[in-house]
Amino acid sequence: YTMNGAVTFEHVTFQYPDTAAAVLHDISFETKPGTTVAIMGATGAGKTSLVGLIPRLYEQNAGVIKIDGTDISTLNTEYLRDSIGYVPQEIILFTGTIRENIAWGKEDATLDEIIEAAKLAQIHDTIIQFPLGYDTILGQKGVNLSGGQKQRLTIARALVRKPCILLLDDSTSALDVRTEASLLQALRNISCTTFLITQKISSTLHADLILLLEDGSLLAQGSHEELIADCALYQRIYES
Ligand code: TTP
Ligand code: MG
Repeated sequence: YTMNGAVTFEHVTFQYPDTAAAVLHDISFETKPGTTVAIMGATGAGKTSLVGLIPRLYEQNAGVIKIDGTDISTLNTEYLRDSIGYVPQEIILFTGTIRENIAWGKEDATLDEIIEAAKLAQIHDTIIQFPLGYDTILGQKGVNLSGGQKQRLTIARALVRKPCILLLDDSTSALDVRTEASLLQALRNISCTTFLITQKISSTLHADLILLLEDGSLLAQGSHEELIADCALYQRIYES
């Protein structure tokens, strides 16, 4: 079966094996398939740790994580990681063509699939402006991309695998508001549940659900309107 991408956390607590204290405490929330979830919180709040639990990069110490109602600890990890696209906080590009960089990890991707992923990631128009297009070489002897272009290229790399769930760890920080909005709309159009770690209010405005983390706890959750009405910290972030 293919995933719909409804993710549920039920009282999830997590601690890294080598640390003394839990970095996530009693986290509960529920997403609907194909929606956008923004995760906000100060540095060290636990945002990267939270999304890492979804493809089971780590196991929680307590609580249950479900996808489409199924406890993920009962799912095959290969299947899970095939269905979940993960764009890590640290961007990794290598010397090689744009095409090779997007297909990294899915070397059998066709050019059509690569172009489709690049269009969704809002980077196709930039790529075709280079004289060599998708055969443009990146790296020291080739073209150097801007921060935002690199981010979109790594998003395209995740999308070429056609994930049902996409985890973007600060991957839109260098994008302008319009490009980011186009990206999020494109992901909605393909019904890809998107977790977007962000520090920008512009990214949370259109999210269906905002999770606000503070020191590993879920301080507040809801829509922008709900958090503006109820959450003093969110109001402060919004006004700053
Ligand atoms: P993160 O989950 O990395 O916090 P963050 O993603 O919200 O922070 P940033 O905005 O800077 O990216 O870390 C939460 C806590 O977990 C923090 O105290 C560091 C700790 N930690 C580890 O002990 N081992 C790890 O591998 C990671 C990623 C974090
Ligand atoms: Mg992080």
